[in-house]
Amino acid sequence: MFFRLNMKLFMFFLAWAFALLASSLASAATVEQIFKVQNRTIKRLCNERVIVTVNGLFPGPTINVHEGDTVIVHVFNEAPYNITIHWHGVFQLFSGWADGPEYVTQCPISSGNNYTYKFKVQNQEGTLWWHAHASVLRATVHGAFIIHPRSGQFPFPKPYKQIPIILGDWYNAGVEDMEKALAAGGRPELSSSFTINGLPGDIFSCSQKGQNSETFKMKVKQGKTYMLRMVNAVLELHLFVTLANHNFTVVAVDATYTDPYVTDVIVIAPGQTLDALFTANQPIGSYYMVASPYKSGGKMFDNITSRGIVVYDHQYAQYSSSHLVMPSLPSLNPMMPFLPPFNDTPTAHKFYSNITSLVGAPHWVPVPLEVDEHMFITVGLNLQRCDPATVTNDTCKGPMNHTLSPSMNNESFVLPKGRGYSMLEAFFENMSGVYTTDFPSKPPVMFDFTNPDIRFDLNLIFAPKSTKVKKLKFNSTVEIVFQNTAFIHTDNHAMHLHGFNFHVLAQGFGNFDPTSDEAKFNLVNPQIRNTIGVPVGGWAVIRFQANNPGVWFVHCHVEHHTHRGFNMAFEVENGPTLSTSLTPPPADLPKC
Ligand SMILES: *[C@@H]1O[C@H](CO)[C@@H](O)[C@H](O)[C@H]1NC(C)=O
Ligand SMILES: *[C@@H]1O[C@H](CO)[C@@H](O)[C@H](O)[C@H]1NC(C)=O
Ligand SMILES: *[C@@H]1O[C@H](CO)[C@@H](O)[C@H](O)[C@H]1NC(C)=O
Ligand SMILES: *[C@@H]1O[C@H](CO)[C@@H](O)[C@H](O)[C@H]1NC(C)=O
Ligand SMILES: *[C@@H]1O[C@H](CO)[C@@H](O)[C@H](O)[C@H]1NC(C)=O
Ligand SMILES: *[C@@H]1O[C@H](CO)[C@@H](O)[C@H](O)[C@H]1NC(C)=O
Ligand SMILES: *[C@@H]1O[C@H](CO)[C@@H](O)[C@H](O)[C@H]1NC(C)=O
Ligand SMILES: *[C@@H]1O[C@H](CO)[C@@H](O)[C@H](O)[C@H]1NC(C)=O
Ligand SMILES: *[C@@H]1O[C@H](CO)[C@@H](O)[C@H](O)[C@H]1NC(C)=O
Ligand SMILES: *[C@@H]1O[C@H](CO)[C@@H](O)[C@H](O)[C@H]1NC(C)=O
Ligand SMILES: *[C@@H]1O[C@H](CO)[C@@H](O)[C@H](O)[C@H]1NC(C)=O
Ligand SMILES: [Cu+2]
Repeated sequence: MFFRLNMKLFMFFLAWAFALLASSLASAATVEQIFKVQNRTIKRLCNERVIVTVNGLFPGPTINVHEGDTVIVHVFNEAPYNITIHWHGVFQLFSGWADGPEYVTQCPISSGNNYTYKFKVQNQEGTLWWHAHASVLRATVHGAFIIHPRSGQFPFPKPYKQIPIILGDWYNAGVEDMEKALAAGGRPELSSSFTINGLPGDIFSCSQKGQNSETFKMKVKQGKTYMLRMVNAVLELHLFVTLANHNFTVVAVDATYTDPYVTDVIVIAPGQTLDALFTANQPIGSYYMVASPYKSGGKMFDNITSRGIVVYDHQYAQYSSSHLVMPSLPSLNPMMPFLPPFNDTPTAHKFYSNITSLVGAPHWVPVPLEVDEHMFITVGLNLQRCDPATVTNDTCKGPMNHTLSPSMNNESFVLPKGRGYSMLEAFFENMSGVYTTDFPSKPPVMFDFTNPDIRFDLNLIFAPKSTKVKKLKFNSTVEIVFQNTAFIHTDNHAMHLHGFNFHVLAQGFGNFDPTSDEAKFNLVNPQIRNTIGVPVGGWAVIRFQANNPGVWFVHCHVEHHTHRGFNMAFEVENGPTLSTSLTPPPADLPKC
């Protein structure tokens, strides 16, 4: 008895001493910022436009934190629209109130009001991002969210410099026009250009060579290695990224370390992030970095490219030579890289499927081997029926004179707008009438999912509207087969899970076949992500542990798809203790 007490006391002091030591080594800080959401007039491609920005910046400010830090962001909405901010990829452990999707975890911050997002960044490091999660405002309201390692060490030699590369797009049509287009059952205007850190590049008539003010430029020193912290903030498209005469080494995706992967082309889905190294090992000169679209299905797409320039600083030439020709102004004749064709699915698939996670890297987690919930979810485009008498209705101008209405397991999700509370409030208060918990774990009917003959099968194509979630026990392990369907047209859908990372066990084309495809599961070093591009006309299998109570949105990150119902949500129950339960809502949580 006496011994046990002493032992306990001893353990207590040991724990206390360790805590003291740890805090003196690297004390977790509080990073506090102010986000003023406001109108700002910006000119690109000869068009002056009022856009919504954070602190007047496009793209918005980069947030830099260290793993373990507490983040406090005071958001003041000075714009004329409802807004929320989502911290894309941040786990929000027990802090679901700060996740951000409108009507899911909070009611929006209406014009003139404010809300403070407060959360701790734990068990993850790398490049993530933040963006508006209300209407289409994320088009201009987004920025990088960088979690630096607390130890200061990467699992690779420290690069000379780290540069955020935010890939976005510029719409000559305004945000309001985009909303109207979406409300009318279509998709937003095609974007007028992609942008690299807000700049379209020099291929447009309004931003030609010479007037380089609209071109992103990066000065490098020969021999040095740079880390690009890349974010695909584009609304609709996957991108190929290439750099003339240079290879990239991918070292992380979605803020999880990967085995170093050498490639001459990066492929990045909407919503995804990626860290890539490149070494300035080429002759002094300048080289284009190009973002071009990857579009696997459908007809209309933004057939444009955007480019920035990597310029070698000739003052730092390392390789002298007697016949060295002094380079003329290097930016005058940059070299152009190759561009994969827009529909180059083999290149995209090779990249997306070859990446593996770096076993044992900081915050790496092994694949959970016991599965509690098996789900099979069809994902794709569907229709909402319009009465022939109302084809003049603006919303009936989608395919076949109906309304585009994508679905998951034939349920097309409707945000519970107008029901008075967000889903997370309903969860916390145990309140009915906001959503139901009957999201199906398998498709209601079986059919030949990827057979092109079903494209306009009117017996199958109409998906009902609902607000359904799947309820999960705390800490249960969930496996999902995402199966694309061929309705309307096949596409690569970028499925994003809030609140968790997941392991990607396998991906393939056609219909998932449990017998042969389960044999292909990588249970050793699969990539770990928060957003997966499900191969066009194919499937992907993911697994995650539901260790975070709350309501977690799952959706396609293609903007007009999520806007029209390409969503579902998980309701994860509280754990057995107070410390494994969702905290009460903050006092300033916006009301509907
Ligand atoms: C912001 O811009 C929109 C669109 O141009 C305009 O309707 C609105 O009046 C502006 N609001 C403020 C506060 O400047
Ligand atoms: C934030 O909004 C609250 C009302 O929700 C208001 O009382 C407060 O003054 C606002 N804070 C600032 C600094 O504007
Ligand atoms: C890029 O990598 C490939 C394959 O590893 C290699 O063949 C090629 O020479 C590399 N190119 C450059 C410019 O380093
Ligand atoms: C895309 O644009 C390029 C150059 O403007 C053109 O050559 C190509 O045919 C276009 N592709 C499609 C599919 O529209
Ligand atoms: C890489 O991709 C190619 C083409 O898709 C595939 O044949 C190969 O098996 C992949 N390798 C790995 C290690 O995933
Ligand atoms: C147009 O259709 C939508 C959905 O199908 C419906 O909610 C709306 O009431 C219709 N509007 C008119 C004017 O018929
Ligand atoms: C759609 O409606 C228009 C008339 O508004 C008609 O001309 C057209 O044939 C219809 N298309 C389909 C596929 O039903
Ligand atoms: C939640 O509400 C349901 C029915 O409204 C009730 O059966 C259940 O006991 C409630 N749970 C809690 C934890 O209050
Ligand atoms: C979806 O549900 C609707 C309405 O119940 C039904 O007509 C349709 O056949 C279903 N489609 C699929 C693919 O399950
Ligand atoms: C969740 O389950 C794992 C085993 O699958 C276990 O190691 C972990 O401690 C559990 N977490 C909590 C908070 O219960
Ligand atoms: C803004 O949010 C409020 C709820 O806070 C909602 O009633 C209103 O309809 C929203 N406005 C728009 C334009 O969505
Ligand atoms: Cu999609």
